[in-house]
Amino acid sequence: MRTRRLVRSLRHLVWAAYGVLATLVGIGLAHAVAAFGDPATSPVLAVGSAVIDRTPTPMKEWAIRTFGSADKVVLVGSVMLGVLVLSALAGLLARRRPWLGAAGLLVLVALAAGAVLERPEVGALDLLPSLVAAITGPLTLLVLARLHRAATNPSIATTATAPTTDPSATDPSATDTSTDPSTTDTTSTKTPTSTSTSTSASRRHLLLGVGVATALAAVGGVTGRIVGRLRLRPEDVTLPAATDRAPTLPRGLDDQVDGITPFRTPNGDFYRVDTRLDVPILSADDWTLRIDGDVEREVTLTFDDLLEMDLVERDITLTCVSNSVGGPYVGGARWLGVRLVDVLALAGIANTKADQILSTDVDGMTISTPLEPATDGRDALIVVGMNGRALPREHGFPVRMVIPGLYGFVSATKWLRRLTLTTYAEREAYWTKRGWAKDAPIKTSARIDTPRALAKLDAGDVVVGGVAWAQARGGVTGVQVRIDGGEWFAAQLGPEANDSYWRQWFVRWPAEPGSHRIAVRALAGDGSEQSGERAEPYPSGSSGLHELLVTVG
Ligand SMILES: Nc1nc2c(c(=O)[nH]1)N[C@H]1C(S)=C(S)[C@@H](COP(=O)(O)O)O[C@H]1N2
Ligand SMILES: [Mo]
Repeated sequence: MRTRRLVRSLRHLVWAAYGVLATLVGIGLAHAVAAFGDPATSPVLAVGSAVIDRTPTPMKEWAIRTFGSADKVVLVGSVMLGVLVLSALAGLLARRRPWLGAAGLLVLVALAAGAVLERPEVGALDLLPSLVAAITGPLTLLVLARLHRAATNPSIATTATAPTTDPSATDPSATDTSTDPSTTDTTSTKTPTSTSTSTSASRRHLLLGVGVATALAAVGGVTGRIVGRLRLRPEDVTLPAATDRAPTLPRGLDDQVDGITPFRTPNGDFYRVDTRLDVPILSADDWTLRIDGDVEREVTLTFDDLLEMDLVERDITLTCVSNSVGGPYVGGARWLGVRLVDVLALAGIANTKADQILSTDVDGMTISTPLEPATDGRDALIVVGMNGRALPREHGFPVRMVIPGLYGFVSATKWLRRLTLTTYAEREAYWTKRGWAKDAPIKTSARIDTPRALAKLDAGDVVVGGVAWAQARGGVTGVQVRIDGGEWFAAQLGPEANDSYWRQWFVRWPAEPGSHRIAVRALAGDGSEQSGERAEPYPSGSSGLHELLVTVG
């Protein structure tokens, strides 16, 4: 009979749900425990990070292109989905053999623990969240299985055997058709009344069990979040004023050109690119920076040591190598920090044979910076402040690096913990291992912010505007616009802050009806011009002209 089959598969679904619920309890409680120590030891985050590390570069590129900054959400979502599907299978196993189901969940936790152990510098305590998951997940499944059996199989509640004509009754676990909470009570009339009271008590126990488990999972997850937020507050940090201040930022074209990128990017709007799933929760109090490797003496600095050094303030435009032509991964901010050369001088690098500075973040993630450009006199900074405040956690609190003219992946280490003077022959950083360029100067680029691609415009004067950058190449000294592949003509430039900062530009274009192509290019102060040659971000940054189509009606 079809309905019977349907009822049967519904019954299976309940067991699958037990598996999922058990896993959520384990994950939720583990997440909460992890939040008190190192949040990255949470099994979900550890597995997510391990998956990110193993994702081939082209696929990562594709994810960033397709999902933008939501790439992590999509990734964690897929990992979670996979885990929940496996948990559902464990739940189904538990229908006949609860222990087997519990063992299935244990295998999942073991995998997560493996991912935690893969992290650099692991301590025994890092396994605590996994241990919590290993105990609470399988235990929840066993308890739910027991309660389910008691609630659906009266013979467990009393010794009486329910008379039944159901042919599947030879299978002991199949007798649960009658009172399974997910199905209608079709055969209970056949159950002797003597057992029905204890059955309904057991049913209540089952419901209670499910309720408690759901609450545990939810409370665990929420606690994790709340504890994480309370532990560290960058807003509690007061930064001293710079001894070497940046000149007042000139008024940009923000008010003059509708839709143009603001001259300074507010912290909340600043692009974020990193390999992290979560934001590391660091405290400035116990933060230290170690400078080691091929130096005269190893040095360890505290946050206060850093603040006591000469602080400089600079407007610098940061750019991500993953930014495609016309893309959003670029931002301009006012950074406060100590000169990298001053910090290196404390350790002594006059006689070093190093050709790279290998920086390590709180999790052991590494970024390598070629020593030469980092120490050639440009404003390479160990940064503590962004736009007048402590660094936001997303952008590296308490300390990060920023170096003008080099893409972020070879210069802008967030959550910085260590600088090691070494050679490329000896050590390879995260992205170097993945084939990205070692020396990666930012390519001169111009972007059209307004009008948007495929916009429908009224004929007449149209303002075309955007930003251009040419860090460490003398800054932007000219921007040119071309309509329908015609002659290049000069755009009007916004003010210049310094040659490490981007510049806004605009032109007034007398637009005639029809569809038109607008292209832009930038000229740099060192006499070079933007390359029109198309290149993808991998391995050393995109190039090519930003050109878009609009319709004038
Ligand atoms: N620790 C750490 N630092 C990092 C990264 C990272 O993944 N981990 N990503 C780098 C990259 S690729 C860029 S472009 C910049 C981006 O900095 P933002 O997120 O503050 O804009 O940070 C760099 N610093
Ligand atoms: Mo980047």
